[in-house]
Amino acid sequence: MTAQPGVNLRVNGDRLWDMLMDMAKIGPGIAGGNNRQTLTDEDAEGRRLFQRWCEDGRLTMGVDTMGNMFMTRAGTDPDALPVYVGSHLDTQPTGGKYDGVLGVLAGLEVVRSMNDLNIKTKHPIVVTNWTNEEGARFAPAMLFAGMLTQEYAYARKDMDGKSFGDELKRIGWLGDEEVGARPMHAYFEYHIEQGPILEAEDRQIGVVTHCQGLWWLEFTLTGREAHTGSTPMNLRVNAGLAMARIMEMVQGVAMSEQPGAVGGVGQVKFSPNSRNVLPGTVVFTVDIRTPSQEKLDRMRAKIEAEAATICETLGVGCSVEAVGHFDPVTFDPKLVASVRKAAEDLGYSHMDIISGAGHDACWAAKVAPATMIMCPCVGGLSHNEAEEISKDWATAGADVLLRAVLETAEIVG
Ligand code: HGY
Ligand code: MN
Ligand code: MN
Repeated sequence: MTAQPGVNLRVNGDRLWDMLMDMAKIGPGIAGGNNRQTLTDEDAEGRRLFQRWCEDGRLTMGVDTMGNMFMTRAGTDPDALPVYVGSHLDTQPTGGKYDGVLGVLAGLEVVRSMNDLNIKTKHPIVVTNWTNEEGARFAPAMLFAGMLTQEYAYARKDMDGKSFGDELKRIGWLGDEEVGARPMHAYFEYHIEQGPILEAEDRQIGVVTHCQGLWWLEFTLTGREAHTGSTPMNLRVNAGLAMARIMEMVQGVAMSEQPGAVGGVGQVKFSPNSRNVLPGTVVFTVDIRTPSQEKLDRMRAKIEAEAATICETLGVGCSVEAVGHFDPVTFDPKLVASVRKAAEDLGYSHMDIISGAGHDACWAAKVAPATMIMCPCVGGLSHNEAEEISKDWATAGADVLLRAVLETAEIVG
């Protein structure tokens, strides 16, 4: 059976859902979600399952020196650049079953549906799993992109002092391809919204036009370790107090830049982290984001200046390193239009949306035309084991992905 564009172009939603549930069994969390952090044994197991499914679908694998996986379905024109479609299989420590995973497995489902429908395309299709999208274990997030030196990336350490490079070798996923050596015709990423808008507006599809920019500012505050009982208040050099005041200040800066700005802290490390010792060192990362370049730069400047003043007042040492950044992203208008048209042709409700979370597509957009598709998630919840979507939502977005990818890859015959 050959496909007639627009007639029977839909994925097999049951097969996609079964793949999601099978992948979710690898690196289970403790509350129904997943803990499949990058470069762990669980990540390696998930990669092997993905590889097996792809090879069953007659895809050929390439892996680069950051462990990024590229699963290729040949096109009819060997000189045509591939259309890439993917996301990430790594999860947060208390992550959900769908963040990233949906985009990788829906990309595979697109290819499996093309196989079922005996569709040929001019451009090859490459389904991709990007390493370390989350940045939970090794900062920064989305380390795959080749935007940093490999030496820097390999030297990044997790909280237990293990390095990215050693862990990549240990799990057996150090490839031989050069990072960033694959030119792309286009890049699509399908992802859960991770926010409340689509569900609240009762829309099945998010047509993602932009992604907000972000800074991750890692502060290292230096106080003086001292007894929490016998040290008088006026003799304390309290790095913990300085951190608390900085966190409060970050909240104020983000609120002063409404609408459309966020700021907060997700990770803190006290040393020696003993309940009756004032911390000698406090390390924490401030995460600020907004779609406005002007606001993003202003927020960073304000936070760094006010943090220095807070620390000076308390006699606490203060250093800051930007460990993650990308400017606000505008996705490719032509690809955005193909997503919107696919949703319309399929009769799915849709709306334009700006991505609140960062994605691999934000880096791909620097080197190729890129865009995203989103589906709702229950209560807008993500980066939480209770993250949930419906099979219908998952399938609708994958149908849109199939049509947008085929329009871009050009059906032949
Ligand atoms: O931080 C992010 O937005 C992404 O989930 N890594
Ligand atoms: Mn993600
Ligand atoms: Mn995430």
